[in-house]
Amino acid sequence: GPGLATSRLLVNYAEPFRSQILDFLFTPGFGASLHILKVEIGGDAQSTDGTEPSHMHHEDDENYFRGYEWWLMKEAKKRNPNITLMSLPWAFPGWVGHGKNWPYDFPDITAAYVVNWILGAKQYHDLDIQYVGIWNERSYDSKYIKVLRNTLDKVGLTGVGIVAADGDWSIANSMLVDPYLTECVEAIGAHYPGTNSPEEALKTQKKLWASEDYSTFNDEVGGGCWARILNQNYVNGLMTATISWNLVASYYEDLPFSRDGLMTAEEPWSGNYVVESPIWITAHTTQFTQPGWTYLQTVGHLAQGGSYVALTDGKGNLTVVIETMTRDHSVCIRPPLPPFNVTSQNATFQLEGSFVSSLAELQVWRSQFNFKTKKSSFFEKLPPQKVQDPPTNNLFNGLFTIELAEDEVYTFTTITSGQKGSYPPSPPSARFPKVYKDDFNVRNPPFSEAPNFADQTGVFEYYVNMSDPGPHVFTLRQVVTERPVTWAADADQTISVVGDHQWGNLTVTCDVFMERVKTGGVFIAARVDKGGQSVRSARGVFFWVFADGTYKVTNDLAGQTVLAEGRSGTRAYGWHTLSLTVAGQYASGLLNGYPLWKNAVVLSPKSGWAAIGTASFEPAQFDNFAVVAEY
Ligand code: 147
Ligand code: CA
Repeated sequence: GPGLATSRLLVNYAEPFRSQILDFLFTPGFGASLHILKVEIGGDAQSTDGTEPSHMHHEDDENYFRGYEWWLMKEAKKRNPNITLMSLPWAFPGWVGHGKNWPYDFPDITAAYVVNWILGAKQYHDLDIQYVGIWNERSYDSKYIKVLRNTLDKVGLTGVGIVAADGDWSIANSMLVDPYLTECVEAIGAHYPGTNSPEEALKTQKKLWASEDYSTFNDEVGGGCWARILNQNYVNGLMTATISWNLVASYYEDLPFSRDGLMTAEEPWSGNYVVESPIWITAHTTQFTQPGWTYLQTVGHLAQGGSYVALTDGKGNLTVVIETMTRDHSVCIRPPLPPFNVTSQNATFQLEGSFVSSLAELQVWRSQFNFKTKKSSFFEKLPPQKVQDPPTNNLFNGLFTIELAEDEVYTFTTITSGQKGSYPPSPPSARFPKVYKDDFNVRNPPFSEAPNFADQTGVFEYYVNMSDPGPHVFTLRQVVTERPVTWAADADQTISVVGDHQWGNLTVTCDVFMERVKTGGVFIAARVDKGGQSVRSARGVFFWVFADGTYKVTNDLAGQTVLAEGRSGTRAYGWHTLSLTVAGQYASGLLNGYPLWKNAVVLSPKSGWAAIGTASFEPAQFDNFAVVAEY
């Protein structure tokens, strides 16, 4: 499953919980035992639930220690050295587009930028990236794909496969009329294909993948969606990989697409996490197959609905996965799911060829969804299934019949290493602490980002001020100075949110330092109601000061609704302390401890996150952030 700021809060879990979560995702024979990890190549821009930092904020900048994707890939590799690593950009730093919101005018620059990331992965983290994509769910450009292939080959990365084009299937048409393009593409990756692939895609004879799918709330219907598409993406569409957006729901619940991950880990402050049904549904396939296994031709739909697939390693191992998910219990976020019927049935399987003589029994794993009693059981080991029916003088005839109810998933397999991993229950869920402080005084931060700050436009990094006389050597700095080649509608201001979306009455305090003379501007905020792709229209209470000696209080991030304004005497290259108090319908602000404005009337929003940010894509620093919230 991809990153895209969706693992933001995971890194801040204390041990042993963080390792436990990683085990449920990656450790073979424990939980989801994932075969593939796909990560975002951070582009300094909004990619759904936040921004991820680029390895090249500027043309002459290279740094392969930003963000958490390197860490995540290493943790995955540690647990499963065979995991396949994939990468894809959602957005690019502004310089890649040379001032245009478009990455293809200078294909050599874009390709070099992407290839640098792959080289950096190897050089600094010993990570071999096996696949790279083009531009998530945006236009592809045949010329660029060829340049990318060429750039990879030139530096010896001939083994890195290109996945294209992470959107609809239309690239198949281009490939059918362009043999060189076909040569450059290793797999066609389609998003949310609804288990189907078109004729043209099959004609290319390339690997077909659902390179992004799922994105469904991870309750049991989500688990049902996942069970159905994991099987039927192959049965109907001959797709041999299905990648979940997202890996683990580790972002604030009030951001877009909350809990659309295989499990939930969105409370590093409490340690609480929840292993949801998609983890165990994944295990039905992943614990009993490996990349390199092939599907047998005997796959299909069952007479009374549901589907089955059979896979082999070609060395005598066999895994059969059966699902009988009913329509209403397996709806995914998209595309719309047409009606179909599934009813209970007996299904008889006849093993053939070498499997008949060599197999006496198969291991059996079962999940039963129960939407009435809510007493579902997931990934339960049953007694082995004899593959002779009826028994005939100890001669195995490869025949077995099973009773299938609605909403079940079965695995029949020769693999004996299956295991339902477990840890003691995680700590109880809790709200974000009401009193929260960060002085950013970390000499060697394990991550470039400060805990719990979730950047929604721009990138905020730990920073060391060598020349500071003392109190502000270690700060947090916004570093994106040019609008990126965006994927979403990033705001025109930068903003990082933190805390509890239910905070209504609170005081936010922060030291701020502008680095743009005359034009600079920074803010602190409370009750920020929106992030992610909707960040442009975020409302809240925003207290701004500017380097031209003025201040403003606005009801929105865009700064359109002004609640108060006047002179502040603030300037660049000096520290100022801002304090914002919101209580009921009133807000007030202090500058350096003295009242600057008061009784601004705030009718809505009633609650939201705290935040810091800048008035434009400009460098600025923040220090000694503190929140005291009443509720
Ligand atoms: C996908 C994106 O690639 C992901 O980053 C994430 O935003 C995900 C959330 O579901 O969705 O983008 C899509 C957005 C809308 C559609 C398809 C994909 N759509 O409406 O068909
Ligand atoms: Ca500090």
